[in-house]
Amino acid sequence: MSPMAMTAFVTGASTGFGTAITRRLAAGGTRVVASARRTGLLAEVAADHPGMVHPLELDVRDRSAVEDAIAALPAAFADIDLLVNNAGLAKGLEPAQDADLDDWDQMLDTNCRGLMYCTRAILPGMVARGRGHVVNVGSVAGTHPYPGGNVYGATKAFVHQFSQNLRSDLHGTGVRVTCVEPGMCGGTEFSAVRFGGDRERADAVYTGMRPLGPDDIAEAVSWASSLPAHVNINVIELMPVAQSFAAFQVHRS
Ligand code: NDP
Ligand code: 8X3
Repeated sequence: MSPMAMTAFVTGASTGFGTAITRRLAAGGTRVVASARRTGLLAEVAADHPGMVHPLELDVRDRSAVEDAIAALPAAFADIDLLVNNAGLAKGLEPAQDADLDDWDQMLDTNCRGLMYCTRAILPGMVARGRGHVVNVGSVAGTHPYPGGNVYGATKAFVHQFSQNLRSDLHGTGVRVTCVEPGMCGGTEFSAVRFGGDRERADAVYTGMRPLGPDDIAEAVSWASSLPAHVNINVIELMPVAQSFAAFQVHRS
């Protein structure tokens, strides 16, 4: 491990995009704090990258836990150059009038508040060192409305705009901000979580089409973060070729 190696902090590293991002960064020589709630899965990732991955049990919704965990990182992992705010979820696809308020709370608390807490805890160190990069994982759902997207899409619109506003606040500090906004991506737990563990319904989302995969997202994060320090990629929106836009709905009586 080089003493000049970069250090990253990845949230939601136990599955999906977060695991792929962690593995890709670690394989490329970046030390990674891999955080999530399921420590067993994090331990498996860490075991595959000896000395490069520090597993960290963390629920991003817990503000004081986020602050305490980041303040207590071991020295080799303490100076974070790259924060990847990836932890997040969609719960439910019901129309707003039928949706479960607990699901809405969980999405807001994770996708918005958790991302805020991690960013706020890690940014001062980046600013003090005059370098750093925050990569936030948004979604096409933050820009393109769809039936049942209600609060999930709204949380990702927050992620998009918060990212752009961060760029304004960080003007002149050398700290970069990128929002990565994927469309349909398989090979993760996203749809199983959305549908309350109904694997059959989750698998049906990707039947007969080729979605993006977690490695495509890891590639985008890796690319944006490996560009020269004077280059800031503001937004990356990516979709599978099999996904595109449809017309407005018109209700006729
Ligand atoms: P996964 O469900 O596979 O991964 C979600 C990750 O978030 C898990 O590692 C989970 O870990 C973690 N997580 C959830 N809640 C918390 C919490 N409270 N505290 C800490 N970690 C938490 O889905 P994806 O990899 O697909 O999703 C990753 C991100 O990408 C999400 O923000 C999602 O909204 C976004 N996205 C996904 C798309 C897709 O089609 N798959 C498309 C566009 C965006 P654990 O449960 O162990 O805590
Ligand atoms: C996940 C992509 O289209 O299922 O953010 O909302 S989508």
